[in-house]
Amino acid sequence: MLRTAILAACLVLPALVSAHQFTAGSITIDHPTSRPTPKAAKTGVGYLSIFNAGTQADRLVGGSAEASERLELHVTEIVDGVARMRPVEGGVVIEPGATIDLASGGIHIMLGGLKGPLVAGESFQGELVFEKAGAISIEFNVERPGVVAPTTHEGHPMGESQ
Ligand SMILES: [Cu+2]
Repeated sequence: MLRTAILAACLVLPALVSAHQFTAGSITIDHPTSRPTPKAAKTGVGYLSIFNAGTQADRLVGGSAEASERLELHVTEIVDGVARMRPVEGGVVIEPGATIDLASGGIHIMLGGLKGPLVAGESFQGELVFEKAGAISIEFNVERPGVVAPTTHEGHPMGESQ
């Protein structure tokens, strides 16, 4: 029942917005974004959500991005009142029917060894690798914090685009 509801919601989304989604097998990656960086910055971030429409769990194990030398999976933890990041051990499991948000403050993507500054409005190619779904090509949009994506904009009138 729950999974049906999630699936239905997911099928409706692409009709409402210009889809920024990437699907392979049971895995759909929604709205990969990154943040603008200062000129000398060596690291960037990646935020996105992953939906597993299958009947088996899958696992995000890594990936790459054309803007950086490395793509790492990090988790932010509060240790003695201080936020620290560490690499995620063993990848990120996505249970059947589940959606996982890689976002600020939790599990997120870290781009290590940036090849140049990331500029708002630009985009770059990347790839996420899953145990079962394999490699999925994606595109990160570089957006300033606070930009509300159409897919998550609550109260957006459904008939607005017509
Ligand atoms: Cu990090």
